[in-house]
Amino acid sequence: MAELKCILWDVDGTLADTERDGHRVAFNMAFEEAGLTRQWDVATYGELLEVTGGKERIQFDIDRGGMPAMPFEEIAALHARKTIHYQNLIAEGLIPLRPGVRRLLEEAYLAGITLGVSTTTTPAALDALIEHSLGKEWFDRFAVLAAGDIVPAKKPAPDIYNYAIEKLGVSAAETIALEDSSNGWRSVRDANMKCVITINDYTAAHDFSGADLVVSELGEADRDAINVIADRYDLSDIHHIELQHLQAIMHG
Ligand code: XBP
Ligand code: MG
Repeated sequence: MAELKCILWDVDGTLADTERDGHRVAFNMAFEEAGLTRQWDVATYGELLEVTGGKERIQFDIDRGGMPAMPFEEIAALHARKTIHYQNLIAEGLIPLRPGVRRLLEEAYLAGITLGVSTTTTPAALDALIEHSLGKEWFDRFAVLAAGDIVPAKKPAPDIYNYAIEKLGVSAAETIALEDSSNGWRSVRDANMKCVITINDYTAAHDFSGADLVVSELGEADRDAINVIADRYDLSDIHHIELQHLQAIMHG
């Protein structure tokens, strides 16, 4: 029976609902600034979320005829501008953490659990969210920030999770990951870690078959009880997720 030693956090959709009002808006600002007529509406962006990574997402939209072809250098430059717009949006403080995120992070930190981030997003975008939504002290409290192009294959490949535990010197068996999407879940599954999913509007219909726990959110004591969508450990009557629930999942 493994003890819980490490919690790895996905970022977009898990720490905060950054996609619709953050990343999507920033892409559109960069497109307009570059003189492109393409704008990704909310529904279109939902389709494009199947592709992880901003540069990869632009390339995918080009390949399916949504945008004019351009060399990779131009995609990278467009994406760099998008990242700046995203940083500015996040700096406005308009995107809060999801319910229960700060509470569970603090509980786990105080309990001495190793904390890390495993995300597809660009390091500069992650840094902005930590600075403006979480607080600068979390730059030190996270023992690893695994992000973006640091691994060649993004989610759903398991590489970013494997990278994080290798850096931390912990095993997959003593690690639990928090995710929000099917691409994230597949990445965790193939890294052989336990996984809790907090769904959101973009991911509610995703396939999370095999995940340890699928819930509406982490929840808070003073909010309505969370909705438990799938649960392998008979935790169905939980009101909100605490560290003890993650430990119970670990013990199987
Ligand atoms: C979600 C993603 C990212 C962001 C945009 O990452 O798919 O591609 O939408 O990121 P995760 P960049 O859920 O793993 O945090 O534009 O910075 O690449
Ligand atoms: Mg995510």
